[in-house]
Amino acid sequence: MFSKTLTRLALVLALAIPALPAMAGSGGAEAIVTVTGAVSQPNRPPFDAFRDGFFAFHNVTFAKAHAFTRPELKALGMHEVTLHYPNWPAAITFRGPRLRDVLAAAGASGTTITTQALDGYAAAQPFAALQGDDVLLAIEADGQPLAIGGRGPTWLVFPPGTIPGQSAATDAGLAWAVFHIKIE
Ligand SMILES: Nc1nc2c(c(=O)[nH]1)N[C@H]1C(S)=C(S)[C@@H](COP(=O)(O)O)O[C@H]1N2
Ligand SMILES: [Mo]
Repeated sequence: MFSKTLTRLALVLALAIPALPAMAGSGGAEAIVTVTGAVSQPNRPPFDAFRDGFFAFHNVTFAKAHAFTRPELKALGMHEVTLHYPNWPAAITFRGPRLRDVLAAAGASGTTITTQALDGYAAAQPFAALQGDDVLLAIEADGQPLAIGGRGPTWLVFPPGTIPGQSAATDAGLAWAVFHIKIE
C-alpha cells in the first residue's frame, strides 16, 4: 500500500513538473515585443545570434531582456486613448497597457527609451516623458488587434505635448510596428 502511494506520488509529480514552466510562462503564445537593456526582471535568455535572427538582422544584442506575449500585455491592464493627429484620416481609439506598466513589469529603469519597429524606424525619447497615464503600448486600434503588415504588433501612442518639443502637426515619434524597446 505504501509503495502504491509512492507510485501515485511519482505519477503526480511526473505530470505536474513539466507543466510548471508552461504555467509560469507564456502559455504557448509568442512574444510580440521585447524590452532589452536596463531591465532588472529578465524572463528570457540573453541574445543568441542564431536563435534571435531578427534582432541580429537589426544589429540588436542584449544581455538582459523581458519578452511579452499579447496575453501578458493584456494582463497588465488595458487602457483606452483616442487620438487624432492631423496627418491621420480620422481619430483612432487605441487600447493597450500603459507603457509605464510594461516597463515596470520588466523592471526597466534608465534615461532613454528607444522604440524600434520592424522596418528599422527607431524613436529615442526621454524615459521620464513616457510615464504618463495616456502613453499606451497599443495592441488594438478601433477594436481590431494590431497586426503584422498593418501597424502592429504594437504601436506606441501618446497625445501631442507628451514629449518636450514634440510637434502637434504629425505623429512623428509615435512608432508603429514596434517589436523592441531598448532601455538605456
Ligand atoms: N514603424 C514606423 N513608425 C513610424 C515611422 C516609420 O517610418 N516607421 N515614421 C514616424 C513618423 S516620422 C511619422 S510622421 C509617423 C507617420 O509616418 P507614416 O506616414 O509613415 O505612417 O509615424 C512615425 N512612426
Ligand atoms: Mo514624419
